[in-house]
Amino acid sequence: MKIKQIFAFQILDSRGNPTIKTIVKLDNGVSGWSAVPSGASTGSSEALELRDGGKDYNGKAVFKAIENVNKVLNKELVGFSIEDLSSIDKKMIEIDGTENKSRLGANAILSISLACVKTLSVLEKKPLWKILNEYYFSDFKPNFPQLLINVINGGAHAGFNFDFQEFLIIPNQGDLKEDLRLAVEVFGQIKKQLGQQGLSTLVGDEGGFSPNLPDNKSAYQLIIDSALQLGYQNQRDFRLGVDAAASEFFDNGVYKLKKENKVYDSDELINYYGSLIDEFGLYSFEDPFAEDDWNAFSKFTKKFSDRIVIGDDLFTTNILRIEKGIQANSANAVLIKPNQIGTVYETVLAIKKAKSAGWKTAISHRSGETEDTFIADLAVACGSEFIKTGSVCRGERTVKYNRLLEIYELEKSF
Ligand code: 2PG
Ligand code: MG
Repeated sequence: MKIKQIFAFQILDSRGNPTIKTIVKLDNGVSGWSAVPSGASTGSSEALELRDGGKDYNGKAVFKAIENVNKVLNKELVGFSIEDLSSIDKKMIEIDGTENKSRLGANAILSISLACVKTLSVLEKKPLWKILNEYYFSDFKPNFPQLLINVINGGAHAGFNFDFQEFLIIPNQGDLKEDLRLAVEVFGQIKKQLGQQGLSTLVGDEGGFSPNLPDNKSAYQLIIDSALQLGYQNQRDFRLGVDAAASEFFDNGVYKLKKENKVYDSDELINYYGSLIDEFGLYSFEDPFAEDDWNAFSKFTKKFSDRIVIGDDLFTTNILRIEKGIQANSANAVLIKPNQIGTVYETVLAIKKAKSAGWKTAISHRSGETEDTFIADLAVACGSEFIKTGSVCRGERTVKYNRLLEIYELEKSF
């Protein structure tokens, strides 16, 4: 079935910043939509998110990108067959013609790319995860991912109240519904604890608490204590992880941990992470070093090869950077964010590249999110080991968990 029209307009993301919603309409009247997320701690190799600048909407309007959808790309793509998803994406890459999608904007291009897959799912009356699996991941078994749940927010998502951006709980119940239950209960208990201690229970951009605690380690202690009060034991019922987003506290060749009042070089930071493993059994480490500190990544991955080392800003869902990482043994997992690269087609290539090296993948939201649940279906479709979609509160986060629950209830197992 052929594309009849592509229509984009401006909406708001979860931080109240403008973003794009795009509707793809087919000749037979079937349509699908997408909404594009946006990061705060972005990697410098990410595809370009086109914003208008100037005064309106604090410089964040996306009307230029919308015009690129409605005028440039609409004209080029009308008449394309929706069944040919990758050709549509390749055509947009070709029309843009730049390395980082800076001509038309990765936000413009991704909005169409996502909306096309969703439109095909409506057309074929199949769940989105199934369309993605059949079209792109036919060699992979769909599965439910393990949850990386950001219960304490720091870094750029919470006014740098903590040096680390995300303190993650990774439930280990072997079942999506039970994993989510554990997280919800622990989250509620943390809230109770904070209230009793007279600490803030307000939440950050991704729905985690951001209380005023003395140091980064206290955040882990808070999670462990709260869980234990419910009978849940660290390293048995759940594990802990971090997204350090270390580029954010890397300055002039050193890592400045303000909360600890410490300045570390890469080796000292490796030792500090070692102490988190010793004290809390920390299991997953995302961006433990700055995005170009390849050497530290390799050293760390070699030293702690039984941990999950995830590259986010390091790889930016870009197969060239992932390839470099595979050669240098810089990590053993990749964070996958479709808007870092700008098309579903290239996102799929990044996932396959990671998997071909035996690496794990974590499909991820952005800190600025929308009600679009594409990533939940993507995680299931490729059998991703992990999904990271924030805390268990705030609608733009829970909508992804709720989509996973819907797939779970409808499918039961794969
Ligand atoms: C990250 C993401 C999502 P942002 O660093 O992993 O949690 O944050 O979208 O701000 O880059
Ligand atoms: Mg990250």
